[in-house]
Amino acid sequence: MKRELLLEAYRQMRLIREFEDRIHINNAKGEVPGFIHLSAGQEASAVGICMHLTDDDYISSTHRGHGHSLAKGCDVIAMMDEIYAKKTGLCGGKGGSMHMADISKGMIGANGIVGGGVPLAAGAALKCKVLGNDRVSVAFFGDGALNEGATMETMNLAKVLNLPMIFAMEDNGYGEATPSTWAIGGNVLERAGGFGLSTHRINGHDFYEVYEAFGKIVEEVRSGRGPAFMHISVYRYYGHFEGDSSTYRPEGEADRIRNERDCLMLFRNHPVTGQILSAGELDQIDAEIIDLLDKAIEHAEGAPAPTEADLTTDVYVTY
Ligand SMILES: Cc1ncc(C[n+]2csc(CCOP(=O)(O)OP(=O)(O)O)c2C)c(N)n1
Ligand SMILES: [Mg+2]
Repeated sequence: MKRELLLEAYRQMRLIREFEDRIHINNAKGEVPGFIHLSAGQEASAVGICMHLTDDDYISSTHRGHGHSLAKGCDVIAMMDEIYAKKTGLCGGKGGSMHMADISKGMIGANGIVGGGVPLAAGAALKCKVLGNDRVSVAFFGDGALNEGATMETMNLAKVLNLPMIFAMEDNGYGEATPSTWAIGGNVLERAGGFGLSTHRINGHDFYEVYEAFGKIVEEVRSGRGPAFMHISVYRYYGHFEGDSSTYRPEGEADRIRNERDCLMLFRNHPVTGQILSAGELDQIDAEIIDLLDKAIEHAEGAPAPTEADLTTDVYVTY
């Protein structure tokens, strides 16, 4: 990886972390409307994948979609405005945290329906196939969503139609309060393999591992070799939703994983990073991101709310 790419990877991961941390703090102060799910801890998965995608490739996301949206290039200020339910938000302030979308960036939607984004991504993949281009579609979904019928139906359909699609399952250990080790019957990769997908197990704490593995996978999928499935191990630092007391997690688990496997820490300490980038350069990025988030929060706080007349716009879309 070139220096510029490494700096960009760190910048993206750091941006997502700061974005999530700020929302966590401001939500606790009662300043953030709506229902919030944060993905802090899972950054390397979103960034390691999206760095291989262009605006013409598609992703669908989940209720925990801030990181995916930022990694796919959605505007930071507009996203914060959206979360604050402002007219200047990415979706006019009508979607909020769980319904972030920007078609111009190939981000076809976060989704409050668990598993709902998976068939959506298959539709986008079908478009790529029909048009005969080399674009791909990635469905990000969780360990809980793996057990949804829609997800399994889509795995079958993706194989039957030979879609240019990647199933990126982010196993963060829990679906709400239920451990994924309890809820998933059998072996995940064998299940996906049974549908005929190529299968890959990936340590999602390690940016380099995600980036390298997905680079090979996406090349195969672009060349028409059919759909792929990734089981990506990650961990969410905050609760399932903001306000969750996380009593279902063993005490100290989140702190332990943060200390041992944090993706930003691993990136900074990696021998490759150490050889190519200096700590000072990364500190400089940290400072820039803090400034950017100061601006985003200030903008969101000062932005106007949607008006009554806005209620009747965006109801129907003409395709
Ligand atoms: C179809 C459906 N069933 C149940 C819910 C309630 N629900 C919201 S998030 C969630 C857990 C999802 O777990 P996972 O897919 O692992 O994603 P994570 O929250 O861990 O990112 C559930 C059950 C829902 N939103 N939609
Ligand atoms: Mg989960």
